[in-house]
Amino acid sequence: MPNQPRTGIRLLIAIAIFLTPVLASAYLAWRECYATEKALSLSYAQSALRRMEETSGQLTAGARALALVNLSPCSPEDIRLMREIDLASSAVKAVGRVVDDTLLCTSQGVANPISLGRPDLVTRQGISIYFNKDLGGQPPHPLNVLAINGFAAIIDPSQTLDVLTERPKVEAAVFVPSSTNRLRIATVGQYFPSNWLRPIGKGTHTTIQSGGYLVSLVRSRMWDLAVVTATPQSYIDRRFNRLAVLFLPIGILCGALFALLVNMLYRVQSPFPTMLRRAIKDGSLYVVYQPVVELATRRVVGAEALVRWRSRHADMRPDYFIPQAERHNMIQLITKQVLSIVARDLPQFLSMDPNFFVAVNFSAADLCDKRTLAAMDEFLRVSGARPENIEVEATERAFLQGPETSEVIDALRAKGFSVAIDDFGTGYSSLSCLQSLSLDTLKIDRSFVDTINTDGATSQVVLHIIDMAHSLDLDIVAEGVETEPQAQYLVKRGVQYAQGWHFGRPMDPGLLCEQIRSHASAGKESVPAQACLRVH
Ligand code: G
Ligand code: G
Ligand code: MN
Repeated sequence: MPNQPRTGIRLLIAIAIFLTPVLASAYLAWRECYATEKALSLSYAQSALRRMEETSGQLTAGARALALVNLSPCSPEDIRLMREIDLASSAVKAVGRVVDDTLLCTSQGVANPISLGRPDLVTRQGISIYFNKDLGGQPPHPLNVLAINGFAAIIDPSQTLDVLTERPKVEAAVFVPSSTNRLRIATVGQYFPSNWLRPIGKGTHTTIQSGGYLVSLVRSRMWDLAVVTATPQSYIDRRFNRLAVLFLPIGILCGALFALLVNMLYRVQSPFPTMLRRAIKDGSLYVVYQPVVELATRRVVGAEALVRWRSRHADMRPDYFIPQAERHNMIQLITKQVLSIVARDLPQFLSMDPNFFVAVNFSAADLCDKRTLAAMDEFLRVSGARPENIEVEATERAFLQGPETSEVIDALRAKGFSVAIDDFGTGYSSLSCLQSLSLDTLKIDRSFVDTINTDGATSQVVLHIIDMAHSLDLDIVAEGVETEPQAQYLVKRGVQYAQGWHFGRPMDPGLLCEQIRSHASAGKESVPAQACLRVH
């Protein structure tokens, strides 16, 4: 079964075509989410850094302002000035005086001096940093003290990174890049591997993926500060899931439409052999019958089987598909199909008229192939017909193929089938060639019948053809008879049979059966009681 793998491959292709937009939309959605989270992660790091830079700026500006006036530390004037500095410094909790690692007073007033111990870190700019100091606030809260030239800024590490409070799972740290162990000024989050604190260039930023996190680093250009934020993968996933609800149905819709479109294109544009095989398989080929009448009595004595191809929109012309099938060496498939349809239709014609015949068009390929003989035996077996009930029609061209053709034609005639030359006069054989052919019937092409009773230059040719056929003792069928004068002319010249619109157009088998029946009942024959079957 050559169709099986083809169907499998088509299914695979259809699935691939369907999945492509679905996966592409999923991929685009995921990239969109990744880019958004990356931008967010970086912007959080940048705003935290900006806040730290502000604090450092305010610290050094405050220290400079105090140094200029040279007041005695913790004097009322000194404290008043510090309060002004404090009010102007948005990022600090308070400012104060630190001498010899001891906080002497703050902008909020003089209290007991608080020993800060050794600074945890001294930055490149000379800022001493004391981490997590309890400065007696209520409730107790660890604060960081940044001091330079006796002036200190007190900051709340938990507020340094409060830009992140709306994203609770994001981890972050502010750290001092120059310090040997990259000391953190503030940290948010439990999981915080030290390899996130990477050295990067001053004033630069970067984002990396590490341990299921999207890690963004920014380092200050001016200050010895850097901020790292780490967004867990789950944030990207959550965003993706939200977006997928929107993206995926569109992707699935596009995929389905796309697959449908490609399938339609494939059906419209698939190669001829594929189309023909499919047409045979799904029963798109059918047969109509054009009556052949006996001119003297106008009785329907036979019919020519003409194949038709019912396509989705309109019938396809045999003038197109017969030559195509011949070119693709597939015409024998059509003949086989026509024979099997005729074998199905013929019994009911024969039940009305046992001497009825059906003419079937054979092509050159059929007549070169000895298997045609076996096919005809099979035809007789299936249909229960006699060889006289079938006429084999072939064009001049098919007759002149070579010795194999003659062998098959002779064998067919020996079996009792009659053989007709079709479209006679349109081919390249001369009239004299006719006598060398093994034949029973000659079908005069309708182009000659058209010239009957006209003054056309070829109007005499039909007479020569008729004379020639008579002298060779051939039966004659005139094709394309459209008018009564043509019929009269032909009957006068001794033409026995005719076919054409004047007697009947190609028709369904049911209708043909009715015609045979009505002719039979008009004669003496006993007509079976059963009605004709409507096949189509
Ligand atoms: O009636 P219609 O227009 O279909 O005929 C067009 C042409 O197709 C004719 O030349 C006729 O001989 C050819 N044709 C019709 N049916 C068959 C067939 O079953 N086999 C072959 N080989 N030719 C056919
Ligand atoms: O097999 P053949 O080439 O003879 O095919 C007959 C063709 O002629 C078919 O296409 C059929 O529909 C067409 N035909 C049959 N009778 C007439 C007729 O009276 N006039 C015209 N113009 N065409 C006809
Ligand atoms: Mn024909």
